[in-house]
Amino acid sequence: MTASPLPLTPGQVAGLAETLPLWRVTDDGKAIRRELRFRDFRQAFDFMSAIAAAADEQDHHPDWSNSYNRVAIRLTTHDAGGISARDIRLAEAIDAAAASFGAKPA
Ligand code: H2B
Repeated sequence: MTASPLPLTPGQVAGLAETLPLWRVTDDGKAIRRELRFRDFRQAFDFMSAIAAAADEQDHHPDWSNSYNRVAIRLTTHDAGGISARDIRLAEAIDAAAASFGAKPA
């Protein structure tokens, strides 16, 4: 059992604009989100499968939805009640996978 993660400080949340420029902080400040578009459904689903494996390895899981070739991802840390370092780590893995899948902004 790992300790509960701490939520980022407001200053750290503000800094996300530079460290994760492709993500937006949600209006309530408790999550980050990114929307992606792929060539087709198969590409979107293969991307999601890759992220599912990374998420299980990290024991940290996205809240997300898929519609045909689009994937909307929201990352928050339920155990922290907000954004934590775990979200940043998963977002970095998502950014790397999105680049290798040739994802575009939705
Ligand atoms: N995913 C997310 N997004 N937030 C969490 O707080 C979280 C998780 N907690 N995946 C993990 C699993 C926790 O429930 C297990 C027991 O480590």
